[in-house]
Amino acid sequence: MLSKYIPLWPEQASTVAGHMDLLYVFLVLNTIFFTVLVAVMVVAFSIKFRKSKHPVAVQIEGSVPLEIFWSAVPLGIAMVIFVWAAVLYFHLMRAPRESMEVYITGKQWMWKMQHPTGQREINQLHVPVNTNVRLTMISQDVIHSFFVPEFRIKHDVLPGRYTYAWFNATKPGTYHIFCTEYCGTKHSGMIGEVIVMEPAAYQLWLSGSTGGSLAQEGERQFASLGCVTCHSGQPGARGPNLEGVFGSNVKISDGRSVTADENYVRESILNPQAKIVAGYGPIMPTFAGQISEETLIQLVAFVKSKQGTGAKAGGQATPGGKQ
Ligand SMILES: [Cu+2]
Repeated sequence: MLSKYIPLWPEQASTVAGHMDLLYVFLVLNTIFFTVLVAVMVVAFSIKFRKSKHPVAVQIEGSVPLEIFWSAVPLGIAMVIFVWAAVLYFHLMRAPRESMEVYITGKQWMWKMQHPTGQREINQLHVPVNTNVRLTMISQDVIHSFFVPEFRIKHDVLPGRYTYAWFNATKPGTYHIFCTEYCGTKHSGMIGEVIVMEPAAYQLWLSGSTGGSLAQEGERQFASLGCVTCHSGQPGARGPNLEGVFGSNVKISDGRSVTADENYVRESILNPQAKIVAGYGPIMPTFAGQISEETLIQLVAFVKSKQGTGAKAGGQATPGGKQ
């Protein structure tokens, strides 16, 4: 709304955009206020205390009330900025529990999107309006960064580790995706668009695709890579049963316990010796270099689909949070 009158900002098209802009305006107004205040005082005091009127300087030995005043006021303002920004940051970092999932792989120089329902896109992301969308992102080469100005979200996309972002688009339309981490020759061409659709149009788009879901694709990979031989779920199997693992606490052989989230599953596939489940031997071979990030996402989605009720990693939601 603000950008309609002051065209300094891109359109506000997500639930957090207004909050981000308000904080930004507060910072800018603060800066303007103090810049003007100091400038005016420099000029005014130069005139008021000019040498022709005050040939002999008067020594001032300090003032405790004044010092307290100019320490406490900036501290107060800084704390307001800190608390406000921290609340907003936590809101941005934690996706609501009820979120639609999308997996994004960044590579030189494109964005590959995978939907749990099986659709795949390149440099395009179709989502329904007024829906929480949680992005699980990874790079298959260098560091990229996923940025949609109209949504006011930006997050680094790293090789070797999943990172997350989320948004809730408030207006149907097409919004620009930028890569905002210089990633090589065609960095500036690493762009795309988020297409926000009305629910009916989105359903139509969904129904236009064929093939199985992401988890089904993962299950196919699980069988063809031979994982199922050891992770059969049968008593006495050589690998742990994956049923209900996702989102749970896993006891590992060195006595620690870890939460089985996306990054844990990915690590266990690529570097199985890193965290061996207690009671099992270090017999699993690594799959590093053999399967792509997209296949890894499918396998993660498959393991995730076998989770028990309730637990859902990354869903440390902020119900009723700052909206
Ligand atoms: Cu990039």
